[in-house]
Order: sequence, then C-alpha cells, then structure tokens
Amino acid sequence: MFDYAPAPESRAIVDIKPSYGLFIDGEFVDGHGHSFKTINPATEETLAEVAEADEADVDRAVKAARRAFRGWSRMPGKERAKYLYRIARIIQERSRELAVLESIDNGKPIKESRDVDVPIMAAHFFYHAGWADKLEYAGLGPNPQPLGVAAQVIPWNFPLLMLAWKIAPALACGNTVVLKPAETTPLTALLFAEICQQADLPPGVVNFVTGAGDTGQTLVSHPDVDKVAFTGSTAVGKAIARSIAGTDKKATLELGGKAANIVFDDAPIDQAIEGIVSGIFFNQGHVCCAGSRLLLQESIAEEAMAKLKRRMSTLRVGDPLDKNTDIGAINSAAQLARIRALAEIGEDEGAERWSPPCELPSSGYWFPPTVFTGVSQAHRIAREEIFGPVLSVLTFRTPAEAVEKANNTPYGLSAGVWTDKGSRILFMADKLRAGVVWANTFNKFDPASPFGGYKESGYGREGGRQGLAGYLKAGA
Ligand code: TAP
Repeated sequence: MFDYAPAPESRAIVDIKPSYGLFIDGEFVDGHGHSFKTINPATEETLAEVAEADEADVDRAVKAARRAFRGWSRMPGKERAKYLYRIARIIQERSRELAVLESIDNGKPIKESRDVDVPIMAAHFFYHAGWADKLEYAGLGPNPQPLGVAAQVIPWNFPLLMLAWKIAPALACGNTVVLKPAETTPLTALLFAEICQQADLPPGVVNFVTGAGDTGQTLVSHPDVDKVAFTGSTAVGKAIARSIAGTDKKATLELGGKAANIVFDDAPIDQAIEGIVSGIFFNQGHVCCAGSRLLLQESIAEEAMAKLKRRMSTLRVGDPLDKNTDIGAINSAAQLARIRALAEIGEDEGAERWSPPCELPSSGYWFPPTVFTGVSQAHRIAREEIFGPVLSVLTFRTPAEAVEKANNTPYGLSAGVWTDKGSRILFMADKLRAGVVWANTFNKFDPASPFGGYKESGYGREGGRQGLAGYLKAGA
C-alpha cells in the first residue's frame, strides 16, 4: 500500500465547481430535489455536490425538449450538421479538459481518456454531422422523420463516449434529447452542457438531468417521451423494457456481455497476448464488450499463460492522471465489492487465482489485474459479468468446441478470434452469436461500425447507418 496525491498540474486544467445544477432549456438551473456527492474514486475525495432531479425536474426537461423539437426537427439537415460539426470541433479544442475531468470522476487512466474516449467522442459528432443532410440515403425510405423526444440513460464506464453514442445520432436525425448520466460520473456530461452553450445549440435540444436510478426510471416512464435509449446492466434493461411495454415508445437497449476471446494455435501469439491484455484490462475491465473469457487452444495454453503472466507483471496500477498508468481506479465502492465477491466465489469454486505482485494505493478503490485458470463452464466467473480486471481462462481442442463454449452464455455482445487462417475467421464469425466479432484485434471502435448485441445483450444498434434506424420513422 502507498499514499499518492494526484498530479497537481493535470488537476489545474479543470475547473470543478463546488456544486452543479441541472441543464434544462439551455441553462444551468437548480433542481427541486436533493443533491448527491460525486467523488474521485482514486482518492475518495468529494469532487462536487450535484442536483438530483425529481419528477418535476424531469418533466421540466422533457417539456423543454418537446418545445425545442418543433424548430430542430424542421431545421434543414445541413443546418443541423453545422451545430454537430461545431460541437465536434469544440470537443477537440477542449479535449484535455474533457479527458482530465473524465479520469478524475471515473478513475480511468488518462492515456485512455485522452487517446480513446475523447477522440472517438469527437469522431461520433463528425460522423453524424455528415449524415444530418443525407438521411434519405440511410436505406430507411425516401423521407425518414425523427421520432421526437429521446430519453437517454447511460452508465458510468464510458461517460463521454456513451453520451456521444446517444446524442450525436439523435440530433443528426432531428430528435431532441433528455439524458441522464450515471450517478457516479455526472461531471463530464455537465461540461458537455457548457460545450452545447458554446456551440449556440438552440435551448432545449439537449438537456441533462442528473440523479440515480429513480431519476432514470422517471425519465424513461415520462408519457411525453417517444424514444428510450439505454446502456447499462441487463437487469435494469429488462426493467425498462417492462416499464415501457404497451406504449408506442421505441427502445434501444445496449446491455451486458461476457465475451469470449478465442486464441487458436496458429495465432500470432505475441500480438494475441496484447489483445488479451487490452481485451480485459482496458478501462479496468469496466467494458460491456470486454474479453472476459479467454478460450485458449489446448496445445498452446501453457505457452500463452506463461507469456500472459509475464505481460501482466508489467501493468502499472495507480494514479489515473499519471500518463504511465495502465489500470486506474475501480469506479465505486459498490463495484469494487461486486468484483471482490465474484473473485472470492471463483476461488471457492476451485479455480486457481493469480495476480502479479502489485502495490495498491492506500485510499481509493483498487483491484489488481487477476487471472483465473482451471475454470469450467459451470463456474460463476465463467458465466457472470464481473465488470472488473478479472479474466477467466478456459481451453478447447477444436473450432467446433470453441464455438460451443463461446456461445454458451446468455449474452451475445462481442467476441474475438485470433488465428492466421482467413477461412477460420470467416467460419467463426458466421457461427459466433455476437454483435461484434473482432479478428486478430480487440476493442476497436469506429462510428461507422454498428455496435449492439444478441440475446440478453440487448437490441438495436448504435453507430453506422444501422444506428440511425433507432432515431427515425421509416419514410413512405
Ligand atoms: P446500471 O445499474 O444498469 O445503470 C445504468 C444507468 O441506468 C445508470 O445511469 C443508472 O443510474 C440508471 N438506472 C438504474 N436503475 C434504473 C431504472 N430502474 N430505470 C432507469 N434507469 C436506471 O448499469 P451500470 O452499473 O451503470 O453499468 C454497468 C453495466 O452496463 C454492465 O452490465 C455493462 O455491461 C453495461 N454496459 C453495457 C454497454 C453496452 S454498449 N452494451 C456499455 C456500457 C455498459 P445510476 O447509475 O445513477 O444508478
């Protein structure tokens, strides 16, 4: 254990206010309800008090979005595009500030928020700006129309990226938005609200209501909402689907995952080790599409495990604002408790647990990179989403066995295949029940590429031409 103080020079570039209101109708306003604290998970220090939106606040935000819908939906697409381009450029200009605040509020390493989250966020706005005046070419008929007011609820693992995945397509298609960020990571959404003001986005087109699950429930159940877009756990996704059943609200649900990362004996092994490491340890494993089940072909299992352990020993856990950090803080005490509980269950069920020697800071929420071998398909660590830096390793002999094991999960979000044979990649991609299949790479994202799940990983797609379908009524 050691004490650390976050790097002061990084901290200085963001201005965190002592308290934050809601963002409704283009302005920051006080909420009627209580407030809650958001903390830095690396230090447990309170960062700010944030308003908790109650029913009246949510209603105010939905009304503002409804009023704004009239003008925004009738605005020519090429004019809407200008706002999206402007937002994208401001994101680039303020990228350091966004990245530092994201790392402080979420706990993720700065090299990830700087090189992944914020650049892909900007790319989503650029990409969707390009669609705004070309919607009739999206394959949804000659005159597709926006749905109306979109209620969007996002999780804490990629606060800015999930915000971009939700807001950019909604706005490009002419919808207006009320978004609820996760309770533990509200600050970057409120910084993005400032960017909306700076871009002169018409009031009410984007609104933010901060709060916990109750605020989310109130928002998605609001009778004047036309579309619900949710990313989060399968349990909450099912509850939302039930709560909107029987209404004409359209829904897109992006839920959990338990991806198989499958390594064949002809794979470029060093490249595969890098893919395995980024597949599970990127963002502390708080990734819905994380490669949390490693399937190794038996003949290379021993060699691959030796190399993997060696590589894991080089991972640096600690200060999220240090550019050399590979694994940052776990986002909350509750998430840390969940990860610890499942890791203990893994040991109790007989799997072998290993972590490299790793000094963890004395305050904050931390979990070392961990791998379990001797895992069987019945083990809970092979079936349940851990959402932390914990990898479960299984072995297989034949491609058919790999397919069977990979598909033996209620989820179907992503998978990875490592092999030298192009024909095997095509065979596996055809057989795997996963929305995304990566070949000889992992965790690659592009706004032009649709993302979404099968089975209990949800329905609907985000990104690409297919993602627009979730925000448009098909034209005649
Ligand atoms: P959840 O607990 O499901 O929370 C997601 C969001 O829903 C949060 O903003 C949460 O608010 C809100 N919420 C909670 N209860 C609600 C309710 N009854 N009605 C409406 N909204 C409600 O998930 P999480 O712990 O934040 O995120 C982890 C999960 O998200 C993992 O299972 C992960 O796989 C999944 N995830 C999936 C994807 C994709 S793309 N498929 C991406 C990222 C994460 P509070 O946070 O304030 O409670």
